[in-house]
Amino acid sequence: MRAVLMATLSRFRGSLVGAVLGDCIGAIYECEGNVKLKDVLKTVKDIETKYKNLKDGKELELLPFTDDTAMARSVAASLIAKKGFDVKDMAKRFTDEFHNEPNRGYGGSVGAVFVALRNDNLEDVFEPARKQFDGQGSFGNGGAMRIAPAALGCMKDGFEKLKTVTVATTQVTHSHPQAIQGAVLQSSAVDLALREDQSKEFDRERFLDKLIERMKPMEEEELEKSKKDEKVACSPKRKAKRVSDTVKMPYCHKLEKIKEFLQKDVSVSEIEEELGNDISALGSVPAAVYSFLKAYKEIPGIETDSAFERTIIYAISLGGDTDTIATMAAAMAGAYYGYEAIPESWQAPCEGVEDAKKFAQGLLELQ
Ligand code: AR6
Ligand code: MG
Repeated sequence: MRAVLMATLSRFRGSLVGAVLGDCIGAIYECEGNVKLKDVLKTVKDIETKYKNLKDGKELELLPFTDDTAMARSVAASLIAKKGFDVKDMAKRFTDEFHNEPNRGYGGSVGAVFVALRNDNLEDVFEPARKQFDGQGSFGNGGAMRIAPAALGCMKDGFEKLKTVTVATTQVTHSHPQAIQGAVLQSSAVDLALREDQSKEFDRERFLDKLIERMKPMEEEELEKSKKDEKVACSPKRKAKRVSDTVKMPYCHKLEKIKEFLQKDVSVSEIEEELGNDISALGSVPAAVYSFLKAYKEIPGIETDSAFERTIIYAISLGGDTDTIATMAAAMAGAYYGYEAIPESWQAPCEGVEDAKKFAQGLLELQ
């Protein structure tokens, strides 16, 4: 029994510490445009060298976490303090955290939600997010980037509970269906990675099929809704939008695409085009899933035996929203490979690692 518990703790720690590292190291390259793999390799080499030099009394340069970790910490802290899900507490923690440290690199529009939440004193916690973008809601990846702790907290409860918690946690700031679905894809990927049997060869196609199985009903439901909307409002503008909307179930489509990509060599520009690497949920969560799955095997040009390290290096090398893609991919990788797979030298400069370990322990105690 104790061995099982220790193994689970290792995977919980792996996921949360991994997420912190992906964020802190990925943030070095955020929005830099094209990222060169050789530069990322040099960055991690430098981190390792600086760690070695610690023994000579040299100081480590701190790599600060960004909004991804700031918000993930609130998710974890709320689940632990409330011994489960309490949306008002979660919203209050997000709001307080933002006002306490607004310069953590938050998305351009989400700050308005926190200002409204504070002014309205949190009566209807979902209302400010619903009003964003003329009632469309934000489709940013801000819901997905922070959700890993929910997968840990809900591990004993199963997918339906995880989905409910993920959807409501996301809706505090993001009400667009793609932001919500992206968060469900992310929490599902972490949940499935935690449960994957490490002693067997990782069947990555089966992993993707399980994700598709979870995403399909959500996307079908959304499709039905949009068909109904189309019948009600037949303005030419709406019609034009629908005709150009060629991919009807975009997350399932991208997950199928990942299966194809895992079988061949694919260029970064092809990945950018087909999966995305931007700040939208649809344009980043699939890239994170792909990075995690691809790094299970060797990657030409990344000469390390550690699949965890490959995950972070590869995710950052895709460019674009590097901290968020790397944090999401590393949350999956850490959940799969466990804490022992994460090098000490990479942990040392990253802000928030010790707290992440405590949160992992607290979330384990909820099981
Ligand atoms: N219509 C048009 N533009 C949109 C829409 C929409 N419905 N939704 C989002 N945008 P935000 P996040 C654009 O502020 O998702 C940071 O680096 C718009 O330009 O909700 O919490 C984080 O670390 C808006 O300002 O932020 C994340 O990686 C932007 O998307 C990332 O930003 C971000 O949406 C997104 O964080
Ligand atoms: Mg980010």
